[in-house]
Amino acid sequence: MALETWFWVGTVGMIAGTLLPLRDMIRYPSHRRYDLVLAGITGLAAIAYATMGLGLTATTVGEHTVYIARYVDWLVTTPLIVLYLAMLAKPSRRTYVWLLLADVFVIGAGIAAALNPGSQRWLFFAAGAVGYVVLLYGLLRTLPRALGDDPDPRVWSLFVTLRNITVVLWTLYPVVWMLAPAGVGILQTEMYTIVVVYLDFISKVAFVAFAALGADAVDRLVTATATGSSASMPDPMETPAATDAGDDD
Ligand code: RET
Repeated sequence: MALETWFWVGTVGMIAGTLLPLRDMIRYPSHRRYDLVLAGITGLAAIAYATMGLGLTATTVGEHTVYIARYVDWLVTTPLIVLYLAMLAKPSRRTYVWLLLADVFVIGAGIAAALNPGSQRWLFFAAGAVGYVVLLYGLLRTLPRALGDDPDPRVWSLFVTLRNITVVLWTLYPVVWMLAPAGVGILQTEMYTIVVVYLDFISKVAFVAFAALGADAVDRLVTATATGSSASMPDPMETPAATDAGDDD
């Protein structure tokens, strides 16, 4: 299949992924902020994929082709994924800032590495990898702590599901990048493109789909905020046992 066809497969997948948050935006007006972030993750990726499908932004670096649209997509949408995770954990403003900066730094370093044909590209790659370790620390330690000792079980389980999808899939990106033509060149452009379409699809569409399935958790979060109570306060009408009913089977 031609490279462009894979970009169109990506475009269709990302458009499909955007329908869920758009539907929820109408269904749950109180969550609009959350659904807007989700729609941005897949919606902006759909635009980037269509751009690549049209053959735009392809640049030759050394002997290989770099699609700038892919990196612009990552630069905008990976912070949206981090933002969504943070909006579930509600950390301090400072934490929002450093998490988002770490993310932008990782992708920025990746862009510098991709556009650099010389061996100094590995320095940029290494800098990005360090930034990524900082980001992982934020996702694995800082955000769970921000959720507190006694978080609402639904919010906690949604956070952990989405965070784990993110940590596992994102970690594959630097590995695949190293194998790609921009790295050591074991993967050809075609294979690299296919692998990244799959990775992007799961890390975005699966993320958005699981987030949409967790609409009840977001409901608790916005209700708790609106009433000024903590997200960890149990609903007086529900016992904790009733809260968990049906989750385990
Ligand atoms: C680069 C190279 C520099 C080192 C590291 C990288 C990590 C990239 C990641 C990308 C995630 C992209 C996603 C896209 C979704 O559609 C830039 C390859 C660490 C984590 C989630």
